[in-house]
Amino acid sequence: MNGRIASVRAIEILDSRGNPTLKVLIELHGGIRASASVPSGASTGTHEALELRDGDKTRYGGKGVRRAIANISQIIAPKLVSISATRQRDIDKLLIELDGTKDKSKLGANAILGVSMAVARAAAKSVGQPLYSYLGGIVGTRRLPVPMMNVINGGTHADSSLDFQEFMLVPHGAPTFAEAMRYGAEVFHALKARLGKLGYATSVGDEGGFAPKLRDNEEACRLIVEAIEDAGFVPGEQVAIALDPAASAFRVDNGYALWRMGGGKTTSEELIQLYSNWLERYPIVSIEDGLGENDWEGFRKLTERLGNRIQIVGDDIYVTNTKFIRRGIAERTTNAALIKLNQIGTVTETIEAIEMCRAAGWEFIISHRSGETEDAFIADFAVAMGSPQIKTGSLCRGERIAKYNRLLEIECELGDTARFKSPFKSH
Ligand code: 2PG
Ligand code: MG
Repeated sequence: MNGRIASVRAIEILDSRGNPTLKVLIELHGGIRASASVPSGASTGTHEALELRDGDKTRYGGKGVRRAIANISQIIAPKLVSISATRQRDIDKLLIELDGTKDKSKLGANAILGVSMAVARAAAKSVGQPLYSYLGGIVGTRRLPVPMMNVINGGTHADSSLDFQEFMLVPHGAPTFAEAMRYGAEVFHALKARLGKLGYATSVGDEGGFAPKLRDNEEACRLIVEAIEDAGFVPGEQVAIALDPAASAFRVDNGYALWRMGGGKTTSEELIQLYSNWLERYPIVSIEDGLGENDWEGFRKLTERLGNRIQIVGDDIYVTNTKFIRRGIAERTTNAALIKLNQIGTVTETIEAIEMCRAAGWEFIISHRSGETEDAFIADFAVAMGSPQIKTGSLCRGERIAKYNRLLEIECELGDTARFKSPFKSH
């Protein structure tokens, strides 16, 4: 009976924005206990799996997750009892069948994912392995991902003046993950000093990046390059820039509106031209959601124009769903995908999305959500998947640092066998 599920339950906890989310607690026969907490996005794609909220305005403004928790104890738990936790695929399949909807709206993707992640953790413990080596199997468990560190926050993640959501550091020229963290942290502090000197606010947004009221989006790129230099690094070679404009948020009709900057309407073509101009001026290696989730044709043109020079990433447009990634591969919509467990709702389906990217020769990036907890599941998951990159926020805020610290620990554990390799050419 050891290793078989004895009980599954969940409690309501808070995420990094002070909104409720759920933590699943699982116990195996033999006494092993494990838990997992579910993150929550703000700039969500329309086709993401559904995060079930109570809608009861008398609690947390309707954002409570008691219904999802009840689904776990009343519907999910009875079916899982006495199944071996190592049967991840079967358990995820069962969860999908129990829900029966396309978007996991019956039981809630938050309920389902919490269980799926907690099962993986419990199974890893039951076989006496760290999560990254259990999920990674024999291959793929030695590579540490290049971090993408979101040091300037805009869009729906901050009330800064920026329409673009994320301006990230990519310390890809570092020799190890630990050195990459040092590069990133030193640039982060240099950026803070520079913002302070210019009289800008140094308070931070949802992902721990600064949220200043800059003159325009481009100033963010300029300040980052200066901060990289201030910290003594070579822009492009040691530390590059990645962007996530999260353009679905400023999509209007058939165009875009950079309203925070006081700009007027722009077309897909004009945005592509803007990115292309920025590539000449700044060491940008990756652009995620440079266009909106329904602008497939715009994305295709963007990839055609810039895809041989930089990474073009789809987030909202694919929502970690093989149905959309398959189309993206066929139509050459991008050359990479962002991977978020809670967009699709089970560990198994997330792995399938990654396998599809790999088979197509695409890059993929394991990603956090803007609403996070201290759970560092994605750190282990990134190493398990041999992920070339991870996006998990800035160099402050505990819920972001928890992932980085876990990766530092894994690198130490792997010792000489750890690998850190940039997927990017230097500029
Ligand atoms: C994104 C994410 C994470 P959110 O757009 O990539 O940075 O944001 O979780 O709000 O969707
Ligand atoms: Mg995104």
